[in-house]
Order: sequence, then C-alpha cells, then structure tokens
Amino acid sequence: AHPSPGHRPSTSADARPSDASAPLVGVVMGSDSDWPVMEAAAQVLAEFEIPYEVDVVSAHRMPREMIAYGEDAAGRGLKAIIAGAGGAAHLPGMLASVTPLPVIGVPVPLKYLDGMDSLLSIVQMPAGVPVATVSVGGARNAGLLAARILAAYDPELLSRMREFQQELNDQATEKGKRLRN
Ligand code: RP5
Repeated sequence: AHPSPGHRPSTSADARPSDASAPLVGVVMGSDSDWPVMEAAAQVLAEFEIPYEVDVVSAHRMPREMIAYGEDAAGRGLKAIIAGAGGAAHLPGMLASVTPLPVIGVPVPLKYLDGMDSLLSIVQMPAGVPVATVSVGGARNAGLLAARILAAYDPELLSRMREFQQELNDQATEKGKRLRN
C-alpha cells in the first residue's frame, strides 16, 4: 500500500534499504503543530508513489534524537530529508550538518512575523552546509523537489514528473483560454 497523508507508513525501526517499500524520503518537523503545513509534502510524495516516513524531531526539545535521526538517515536508505520548522527554525540546518543527504527546509509560519523568522532561520546557512529552502509554507514544493531529486536517477519517476509538468502547462493554458473567451 502506498502512503497517504496523515498515515504514518513506517518507523525508523522497520525501515530497511532492501525493503521495496522502505521510505526514501524523511518528512520531519519540529512539532506536530507543523503538520497542517507539512502534510502537503507527504501528500505530493504519495501522489508520486514515493515511500516516505513522517516524524517529529525537534532540534530544541529532543536534540539527541534529532542528531541521531540525521546521522542514521542515509544508512537507513533515505535519499532526501524534508524538514519543516517554525520560529527559531534550526531543524533543517542542524540535520544538514550531520547528514550527507540533501535537506529541503520548509519555513512554517507561526502566529507572529508571518514566517519571516522561520524563513531567515532556515535559508541563511553558512558556506559548506546547504539547505534547499522553499517558500514560507511551501511544503508541496518541498515534496516536488524531493521527487525531482529521486527522478534524476529513476527514469520511470522522471517521466511521471514530465507528465505532471505537462498537466500544469495544460491547466495554465486552459485558464488563459477561458479568460480570452
Ligand atoms: C518549532 O516551534 C516547531 O517547528 C513549531 O513550528 C514551533 C511551535 O511548536 P509548538 O509549541 O506548537 O509545539 O520548534
């Protein structure tokens, strides 16, 4: 069965690289309060039938577990990590500091500052430790970026990505047509 949003498809304990359904993307966040934003990343991974896992790994409230998650991620077979956090959003950067995998950061907007605090905390990384930062609340694009990273090595996924892009093109073309008529 393919993962669906809201469903936790696997845990770090049962994920093994040899398992065909082992997660390829880790979707993590600083708190379950980030889930309403982060759900869109999981949703699009499910649409592309990419196995993923979901977890809360707080940089500040559970630093040891957070470091262990980053250190173990590649060995467990993950190919990319999507990390969302709000406010003093250190999770994506800290994970990037301990994993060789690509990390995609999602700035989660909180009650104050419109997510600018989250954005700047995630995007302004020191040289040598990259985090691919999407827009504030841009979890769907984070999922799509992870899909593209995997698609570069997976012809079948690459062709699904091309179809997806064609659909976007068709939809935009259709909107223009409706406006003109
Ligand atoms: C951050 O603090 C989390 O990523 C979340 O965006 C924010 C608030 O967390 P809660 O107080 O709602 O658990 O670390």
